[in-house]
Amino acid sequence: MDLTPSSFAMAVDAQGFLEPWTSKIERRLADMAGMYADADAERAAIAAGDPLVYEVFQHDMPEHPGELVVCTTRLYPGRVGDEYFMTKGHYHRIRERAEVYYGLAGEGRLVVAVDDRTDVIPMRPGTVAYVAPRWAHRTVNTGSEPFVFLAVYHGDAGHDYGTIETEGFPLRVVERDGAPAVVESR
Ligand code: PAN
Ligand code: ZN
Repeated sequence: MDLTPSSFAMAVDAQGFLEPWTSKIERRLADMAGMYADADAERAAIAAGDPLVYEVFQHDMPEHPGELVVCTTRLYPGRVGDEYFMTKGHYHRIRERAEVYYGLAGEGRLVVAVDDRTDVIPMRPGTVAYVAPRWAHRTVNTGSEPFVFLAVYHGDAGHDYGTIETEGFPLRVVERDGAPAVVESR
């Protein structure tokens, strides 16, 4: 592996389009089936056209701890029942790997959890949020526009989705009387 890669520049705009990107992930509701609390609303939304929930544009790097992956997420506005559109959420496969998020557009929440601790961090354009090593993290779009942010994490961090698929997140962000509210999952 070439451990002396080239230094270079990327460009990102307020809509989160990253140039150059090397991989793109699109997640529709069916790709994250079972994650929303209202199973009937989830099934109905998938049957009614399976909306695009979010896209990630990424500049992949070698899986080496000294490298940094840069990517952007465009999380679309919407709800499943009363629960706002969100990302799947994950731990890093190597737990001791932190991450930085930078808000570019729209508004949302960064929900983090580790052991019996949780936090909900509001994000808007200009917010720099630090995800500490070991914390599971998920973002939620609480606005009416795409919630867009840039993320930077270590090349070898990897993603553990399975633990969240099995255990879920302890908190959910839902609309109550027209405003975001945080509720316990179980
Ligand atoms: C982010 C996330 C991105 C999509 O780049 O991967 O927002 O969320 P999920 O990976 O949970 O589907 C990040 O935290 N990378 O490590
Ligand atoms: Zn991450």
